Amino acid sequence: MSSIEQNYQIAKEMYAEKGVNTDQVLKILKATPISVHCWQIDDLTGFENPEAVLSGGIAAFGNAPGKPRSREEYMKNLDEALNLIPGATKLALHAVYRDETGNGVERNALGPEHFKGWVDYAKEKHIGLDYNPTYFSHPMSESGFTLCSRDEGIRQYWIEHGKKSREIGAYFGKELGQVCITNHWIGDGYKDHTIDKVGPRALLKDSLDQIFAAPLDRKYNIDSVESKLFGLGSESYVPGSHEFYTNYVLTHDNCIVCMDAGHFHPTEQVSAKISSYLVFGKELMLHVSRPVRWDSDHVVMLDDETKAIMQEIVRYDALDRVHIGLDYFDASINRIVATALGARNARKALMMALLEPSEELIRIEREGNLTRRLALSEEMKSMPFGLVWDMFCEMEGVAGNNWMNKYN
Ligand code: RNT
Ligand code: ZN
Repeated sequence: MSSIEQNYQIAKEMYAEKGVNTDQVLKILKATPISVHCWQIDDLTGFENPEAVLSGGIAAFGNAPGKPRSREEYMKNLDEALNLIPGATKLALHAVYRDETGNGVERNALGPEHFKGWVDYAKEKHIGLDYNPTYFSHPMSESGFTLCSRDEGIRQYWIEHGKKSREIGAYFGKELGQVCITNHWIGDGYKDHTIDKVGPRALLKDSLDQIFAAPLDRKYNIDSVESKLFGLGSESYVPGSHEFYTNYVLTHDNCIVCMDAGHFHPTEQVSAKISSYLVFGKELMLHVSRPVRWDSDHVVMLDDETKAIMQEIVRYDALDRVHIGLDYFDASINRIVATALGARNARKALMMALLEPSEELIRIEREGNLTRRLALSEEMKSMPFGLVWDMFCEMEGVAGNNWMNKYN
C-alpha cells in the first residue's frame, strides 16, 4: 500500500467516526462538474484579434512571461492546465475563442459550424462545454452600450449575437450529452451620475426577451444572466444589476441567474444568497472568483467564502441545481498554474463541504442544540482533509501536492 493510501485509510476511519463516508464523498466529488474558464490562459485575448484591447469594464493586469503567441501554444497550455485538474471538468468558452473557420466572421454570424473543433476537443478529453457570448472588446461595443444601446443597429447586432450563442450552446449540449450553460454578461453602464435608470433597463429587458424568444430544450442549453454592481467605467450605474436579473428570471422560466463572487459590495457574500434561489426552485450558475477590494478576479483561493459557497450547495443537496463555474484572470503569475490552482481550490472546497456531517449539523440545529452545532463545526476544521485530497488526485491520475514543482 502506498503512503497516500495508508494516509487515506487513517483519514477514512476518522471521518467515519463523525459519520462521514469518504469513499462516497470521492465518488460524488469525481462526478460533480466544475466549469473551468478558457480565458485565464491568455488574459481573455481569444483568436478574433490578437491585438484587441479588453473592454467592457474588465481588465487583466500583469505581464508574466508565457502568454501564448499562437493558437497552438494556447492549446498546449490549456491541455497542460486541464491535466492538472482532477474530477469532472467542463470548459467554458467565450465567442472570441471560435475555431479558425470563424476567421473574419462577424460575431452576429458566429454559429455552431465555427465551434466544431472545440466539440472534437471536448469529446477527446471527455469534458463538457459551456459558452459565453462575447458582448465586449469589439467596435460595436465601444459606446459602452450593447443590449441597452439606443442605436437600434447596435442593439440588434448584439441581440443576434445572443440568439446565435444559444444555438451554439444547444449544439454543445446535444453533441456532448451534457447540458451547456450559455452565460450572458454585458458590460453596459454609465461612469457617472445617471438620471434615467429605467430606460436602459427597459431596453435590456426587451433585448433579452428577443434573445430568449426561441424555446430550446433545457436538456441541451440553459441560459444564465450575470449581474454586476459596477465596472471600470460603469461605476455609477449598471442596468444589468442583481435585482434586475433576479426579477427577470422569476418572470422568465427559461433562464437562470449567474452570480459572480466579485460582483457585489465587498462585504456582501454570494454564499448568503444561494438558498434564497433554491427555495424558489431556481437553478443557479456561479462564477467562483476572488475579489480583492473590488471585482479584481484574483485566482480562487481555498478561502472562507469559497468554502462557504460549496457548503451551501452541498448542505441542500443542490449539486444538480447549482452549476459551478470559475472566472478569474490574473496576468501577473504563470497562467497555467493560475488556471489549475483556482480550479483545484474550488474542487478542494467542494470536497471539504462533502466531508462535513451536514445531516447531523442540520438535525442538531433543528433540535435547538446550538452548542453542539458550533463545537462540531469547529472540530471539523482540523480533520485531515488533505489526506483525502491526495487520494483523490492519485485516483484521478493528476499530480498531488507537489504539482507546482515544475513551475517557478
Ligand atoms: C465580467 C464578468 C464576466 C467576464 C467573463 C470574461 O465582470 O465577470 O463573467 O469576466 O465573461
Ligand atoms: Zn463573471
